[in-house]
Amino acid sequence: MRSVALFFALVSLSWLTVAQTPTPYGAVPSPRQLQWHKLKYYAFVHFNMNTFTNEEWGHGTETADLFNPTQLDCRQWAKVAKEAGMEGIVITAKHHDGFCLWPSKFTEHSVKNSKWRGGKGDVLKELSAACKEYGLKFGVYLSPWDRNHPAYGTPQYNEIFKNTLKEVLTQYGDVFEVWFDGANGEGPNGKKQVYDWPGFIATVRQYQPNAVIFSDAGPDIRWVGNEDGYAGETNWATLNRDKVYPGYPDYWELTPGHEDGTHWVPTEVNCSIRPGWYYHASEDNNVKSLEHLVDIYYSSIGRNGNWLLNLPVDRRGLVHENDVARLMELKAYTDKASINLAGGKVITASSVLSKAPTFAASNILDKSRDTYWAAADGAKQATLDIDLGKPTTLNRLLIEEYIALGQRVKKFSVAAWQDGNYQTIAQGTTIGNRRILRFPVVTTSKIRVTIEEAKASPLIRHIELYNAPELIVPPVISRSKDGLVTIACPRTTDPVITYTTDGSEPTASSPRFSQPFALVQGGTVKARAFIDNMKKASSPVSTNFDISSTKWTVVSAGTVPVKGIDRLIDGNPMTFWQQRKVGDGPVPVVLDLGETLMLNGFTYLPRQDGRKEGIVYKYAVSVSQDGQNWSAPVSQGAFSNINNNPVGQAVRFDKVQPARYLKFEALETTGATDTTVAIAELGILTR
Ligand code: FUL
Repeated sequence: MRSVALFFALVSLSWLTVAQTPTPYGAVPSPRQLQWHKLKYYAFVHFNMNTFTNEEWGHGTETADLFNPTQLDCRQWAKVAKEAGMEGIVITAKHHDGFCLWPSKFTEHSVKNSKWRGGKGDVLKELSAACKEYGLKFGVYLSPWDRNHPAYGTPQYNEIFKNTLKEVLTQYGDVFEVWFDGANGEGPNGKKQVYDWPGFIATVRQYQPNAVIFSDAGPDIRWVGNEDGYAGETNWATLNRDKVYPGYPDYWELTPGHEDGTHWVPTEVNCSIRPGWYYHASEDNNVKSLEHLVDIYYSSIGRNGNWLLNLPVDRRGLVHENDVARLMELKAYTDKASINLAGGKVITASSVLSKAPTFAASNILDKSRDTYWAAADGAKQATLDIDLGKPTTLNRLLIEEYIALGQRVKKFSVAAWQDGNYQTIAQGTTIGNRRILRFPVVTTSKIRVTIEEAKASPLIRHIELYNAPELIVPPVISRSKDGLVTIACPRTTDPVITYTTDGSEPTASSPRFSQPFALVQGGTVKARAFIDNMKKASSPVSTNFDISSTKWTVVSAGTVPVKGIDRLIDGNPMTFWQQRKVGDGPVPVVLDLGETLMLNGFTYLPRQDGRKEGIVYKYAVSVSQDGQNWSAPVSQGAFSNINNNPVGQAVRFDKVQPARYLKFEALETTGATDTTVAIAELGILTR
C-alpha cells in the first residue's frame, strides 16, 4: 500500500516539476537585462560644448569658457521627462570633443575651467539630484573617443578613461545605463586609440553592477543599426555577440539581430526629436511631427525595443518650448491609444502545458506581467481565442512573450470574427518582450491570435487590445526646380490644406492650398491638413526655402558630365546623382547659378534611400565669378555624424562670398571602400 502511495506521490511530483518550469530556450536575459526590459521610454539629453558652438561633433580645441548656459535647470528637464511619461534620462557626460560636464580630475577640459558658476558647477550632480526628486533613472553617455585629451592614442588613455568612468559611477548615486559610443576617430595627436573594452566593462560592473551597458555589441543592450528610430519588424533579442564589436561595419545585422544568436543583447532604439542630436536654433521649427513620433513609438517600443528619445537641451540650459509641447502631445496621444479593451476578458488556448492552472491562458489577460500561458510541451503552433463579450472596435494589438525563458515566436497572425468566421487582419514575425501590431479599425466580438511558428513551445505573458485614435498625416511641402511650391497629403482622404508664408501658424481660416504657387526667392512655408469639416487638424509642418534652383545648371561633375546630373538640383530629395570616383581624387561638382549672388553658405543633402554608399564626409567648397578663376576653399571640413544620421547639412561661410559659380568637392566619403559619390541635393544659403 505504502509503495503505491509513494508511486502516486512521485508521479504527481514529476507532474508538478514539469508544470513549474518549461525548459529555457536558447540565450536568456540576465537579471539586470530583465530589469531593463521593464522600461520602455526614456530621454537622451545631448547637452555639452557643441550646444554652444552649433556643432554635432566638436573638435576638442574649443575653450572651456564657451560652455556657459544662462539658466541651466536640470529640474526642468526632469519635470518635462516625467510629465512626458519617460522613465529616466541619459546625459552626454562627455562627447567626442572630450569636454566633461563634471569637474573631472583627469582632464583640464571640463566645467571646472569654464566661467559657468565660477568653475564650481557640476551638471551631473544637478541632474542626478533632479532625477531622484522626480523618480527618474539616471544614465550616462561617455564617448571613449576624445579629440582633446593629450594622452589619447596611447595605452595611458585607457587607464584615464577607466578613472573617468569611476568618477561618474561613484559620485552620483545609482546609474541605470552606461552608453558607449562606437565612434573612434583621431585624437589631438592624430592617433586612434585601441580601446580596452574588457577593462571599461569591468569598471562598470565593479562600480554599478546593476547598470546595463550599451554599445553596438552590448554586452547588455545593442544599437539598432540606425538613428532614425526604427527597429526591425523582425527583431531577435539574441546576437552572436562575440562576432560584433563597437564600430562593427555590418551594422545592418544589428536591426533584426541574429536568430539563435549566442547571447541575449536586445535593442535600444535611439533617435532625436529634431534632425540633429545637439541644439541648433535653426532647427526650432523642425521638431518631429506628432505623427512621425507616433510612428517611431510603434516602430521602437512596438517592435521589441526600448525607446531612447533625444532632447537637445538649448543654450539657456532648458528643454525648448517647442520640444516640450510636442512631448506633451505625444503623451496625450499614447495615453488615449493604450486604453486596454481586453483586460479580464475570457481567453482560451488550443493547449496548455500539462493542463496546469499555473500556465492557464487567463494569465495573458490578467494585470501581471510575471504570470504566463505556456502551450503544451513540444507545440510549435497554437491559437488563443479572446471573447470580448460584445462588438468592440479596435485597431491595435499588444503581445508579449515571457522572455525570461528565451525568445521563441517566429511568426504569428491576428484574426477577427466577422460574418461567421475568423478573418486575418494582421500578421507579424517576432514578438519578444513587446510587439504592437497596427491594423485598420475593425469591429468584432472575438479575436484569435495564432502562433504559426515558434522555435520552442510558445510562452505568452500578456495581450492587450486598443482602439487608437487615427492621426492625420501632416502635409509634405516641396518645391520644384521652377520654384513652384506643392503641398500634398498623400495618405489622407480629401484633406483641406491651409498654409502661410509669413511665419504665422496656419489655422482653419488661413489660405487654402489648391494649386502650386511660386516662391522663387525663398521663404518659410507652414502648412496643416484638416478633415471632418475642419474639425480635426494635423500637426503643423514648416519648411524654409532659400533661392530656388530655377536658373541653375550643373556645368561640370568630375571629368565627365553625366546623365541624370540635374537630379542634384531638382528639388526632389528622393532622387540622387551618383558618380564613380575618379581614382582617389576629389570629384568636383560645379554649379552655375545663372547670376551673381551673395552666398552665406551651402547645403548638401545625402542620399535618402537608406543606403550609405557614396555619402560625402569631407568636402571643400570654392567659388568663382567666371567659372575659370577659383577662390581658395571658402569652406572645408567634415559633415559630423552624417553616416549614422544622414540628414541635410547646412554650412555657413566665414564671410559673405559674391559668386556666380560654386564648386563642391567630395574629398572623402564615409565608407572606406566606397567607389562612388552620391548627392541628393546641393543648394546655397543667401539669408
Ligand atoms: C553617435 C554620435 O557620433 C553622435 O554624435 C550622437 O551622440 C549619437 C547618439 O551617437 O554615434
